[in-house]
Amino acid sequence: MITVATNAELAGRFEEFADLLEADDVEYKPRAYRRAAENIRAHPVPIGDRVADGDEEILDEIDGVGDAISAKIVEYVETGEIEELEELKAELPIDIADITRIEGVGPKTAGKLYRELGIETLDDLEDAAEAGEIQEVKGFGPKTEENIRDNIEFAREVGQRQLLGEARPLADDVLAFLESLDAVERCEVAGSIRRWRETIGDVDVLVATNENETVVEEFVGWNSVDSEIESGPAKASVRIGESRVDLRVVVPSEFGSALQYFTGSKDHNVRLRNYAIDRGLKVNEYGVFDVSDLDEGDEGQRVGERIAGETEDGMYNALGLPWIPPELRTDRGEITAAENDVLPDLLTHEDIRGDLHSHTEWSDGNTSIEAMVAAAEDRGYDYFGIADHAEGPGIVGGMGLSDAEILEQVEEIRAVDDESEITVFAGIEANVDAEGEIGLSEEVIDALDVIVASTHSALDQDAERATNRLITAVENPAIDVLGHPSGRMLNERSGLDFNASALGAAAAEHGTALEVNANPRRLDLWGSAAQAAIDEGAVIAVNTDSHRPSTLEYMRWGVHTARRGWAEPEAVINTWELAELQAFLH
Ligand code: DGT
Ligand code: CA
Ligand code: CA
Ligand code: ZN
Repeated sequence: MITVATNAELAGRFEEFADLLEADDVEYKPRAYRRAAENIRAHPVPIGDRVADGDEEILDEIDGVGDAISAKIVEYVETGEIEELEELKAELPIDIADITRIEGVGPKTAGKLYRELGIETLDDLEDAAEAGEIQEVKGFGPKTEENIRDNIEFAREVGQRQLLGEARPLADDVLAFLESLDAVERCEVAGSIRRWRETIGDVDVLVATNENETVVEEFVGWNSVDSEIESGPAKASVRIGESRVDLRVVVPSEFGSALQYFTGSKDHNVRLRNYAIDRGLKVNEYGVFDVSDLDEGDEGQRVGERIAGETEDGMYNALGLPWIPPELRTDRGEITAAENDVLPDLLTHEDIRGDLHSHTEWSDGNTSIEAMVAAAEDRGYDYFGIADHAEGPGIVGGMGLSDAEILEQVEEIRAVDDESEITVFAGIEANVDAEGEIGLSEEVIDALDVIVASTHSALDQDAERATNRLITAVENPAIDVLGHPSGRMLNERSGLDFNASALGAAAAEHGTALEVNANPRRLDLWGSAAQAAIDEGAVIAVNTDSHRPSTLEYMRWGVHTARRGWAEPEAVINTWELAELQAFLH
């Protein structure tokens, strides 16, 4: 059985290809492959499915995919391999994705380390760094070697985890499949994916049924499953694409307790269990049990009087608590808040009225101002901000806008705004330099409605410098939104370390919003940092940072990340009505 490659998988092949070519010192081609990969990844239609169905014309509409790349996509869909890539892999047997996960080690460096020291794997790299061999290679020094040693553990950990933005759509497919089965009474995702954690170890799904074996059988036999890892009467683990999916099957009367248990987090569950014990109750995956009258020696999982377990709501209620949204189940005070009935009234997707950070072909976006605004209109937004890159530190030469170009673009944005049903903000994404300054003229600042300022350089500062730098930025009255504050790229670089409480306090004092960047590779701020900032009175802007119309959908990841930060709608400026927002931006 051939399973069709997902867009993420296809993109991954071309990224690997690009990395290996670059390691081989080939010019130009890597850039083309990377561009193709990016467009494939972002494409709204499952390209592999279409090609497998014989619709190769779909390939014509993907930017950056010409005949040569199209042929490789078809080859991959048909055979599961790209021969040229396989040959290259034989020539350069480097675990390139693993090795380049180390900050500061790009494909070129990986190629050099292979040629000089025969390094193929993370283990080889670690051994060489420990033995002091790397600093002996020309062009490397003790600092690079130290950096590699410091980052290797991080690289190992992240290697195992998938992005939420890749795993969740798969989980949605799994749920849709399970819901279609007659034997399934209820199903739900559990684990980190239900908590909307930004990276996912494996996808957990839970089914309620009285026909467990039938469900397991049908699941394992689903044509999207690539391989079975293990299966038993009430559970199965399979591989689908790059994900591992764990199915657990329970009887309907235990669905609520199992869902509570398998949603985790482990820390939340431990705290909840102790909370229950203090009240003479026992919580486990089979229910809530009153064990106050138990005789000594009564042991087992289902002893005592069962007082809850069919629904998850009932589980929490049996402990005297309101239901706790999964995003909050991280043991950061949610059980105490529930006990005191002060759980936040969390932001929802429906609360969002607009998006304040997007790009167009004026910088590195793929389309026009009009097309982006039209997409925002389609989503029913009230307002929308264009914020292309200004030139400055960390921005590739020629890609960012000069002051003169910004003024020219403002005029065009005004013209589009005049024609549009929604309010279009003229914005810019300025660059926060190493000291926290942005280099825009007064004239430009006055002409713009919204200034997002982000770090794109000097991301290796220590926490103290980074905190001061970001505080300097939020103190700047010109800046409305601090964009993706840490600059992290999930699975790629850790970004700035900073004190989120101190930053939040400064942002609150100076009326600057902090961004929850909804791009699934960023999710920056993340839950704990957003929570710390909001606690200090800071407000948040949930923005997609879209570079094309289709990724306005990223708002979904941003909303759930803000929920992990305990954000209520009032704390999120892009839930506000236009007039209120304009007053804030002014
Ligand atoms: P992941 O898969 O690494 O992204 O994270 P989770 O949270 O999905 O973890 P996973 O898949 O190992 O287990 C799913 C849930 O099951 C977890 O969130 C809580 C629960 N669980 C698993 N093992 C234990 C355990 O030993 N103790 C407790 N209290 N809960 C557990
Ligand atoms: Ca999991
Ligand atoms: Ca699991
Ligand atoms: Zn941006």
